[in-house]
Amino acid sequence: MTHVTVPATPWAFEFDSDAVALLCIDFQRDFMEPGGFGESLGNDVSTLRTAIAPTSAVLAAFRERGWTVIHTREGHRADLTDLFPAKRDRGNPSLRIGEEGPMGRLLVRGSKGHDIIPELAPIEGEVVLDKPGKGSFYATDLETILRARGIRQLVVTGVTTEVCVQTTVREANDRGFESLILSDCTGSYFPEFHASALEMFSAQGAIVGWVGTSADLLDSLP
Ligand code: C5J
Repeated sequence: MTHVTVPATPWAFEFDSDAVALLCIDFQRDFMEPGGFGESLGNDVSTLRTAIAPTSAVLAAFRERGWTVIHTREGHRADLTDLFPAKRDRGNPSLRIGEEGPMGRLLVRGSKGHDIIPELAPIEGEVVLDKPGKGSFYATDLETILRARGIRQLVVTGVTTEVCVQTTVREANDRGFESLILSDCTGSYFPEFHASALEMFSAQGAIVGWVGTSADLLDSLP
């Protein structure tokens, strides 16, 4: 077991290696690549790509040490029985969830768009968690998996900062988990939302969590 202290805002984030998990949230083609769900909503998906290289470095560091890695994917059953009309009908997208796009059916499990991008693809032994909502705890067994492994702290990467990352870290916080959100390993289609979500996490004495960088984390590792 290794004890690690990472410089962070509002103060250092400390964790034990046997009680920490790296969470990689929704690095899916549907959010990160042209032709997916993110683009169907009118977003420039290239804005998220800055998170790939730093996340890849953190992922490699966790893998080298044999520490827990968990990937999540937002998506739905092929028959869409787990898709609320309230989610399906929201906005004015060019294509809706479940409709056929250039990468298969949008946000449907098993389609190419639902896959995690090759740069950050899971490897054997890593948990891959499918979720129908924005939060990673809602309607999933994430809490059970974390508690079964004795995990108390999360290093959080993923997209998008103010949607699935924010929902997940708030859910984690209310369940007693502590999160270090890596600013350069998260991303948004809206730079201002990215910045303000990060500020909200660490404000008021880490009311939701801690914010740090991949460089500070990697420099802190033995
Ligand atoms: C969105 C997500 N933005 N993974 N999902 O709809 O943040």
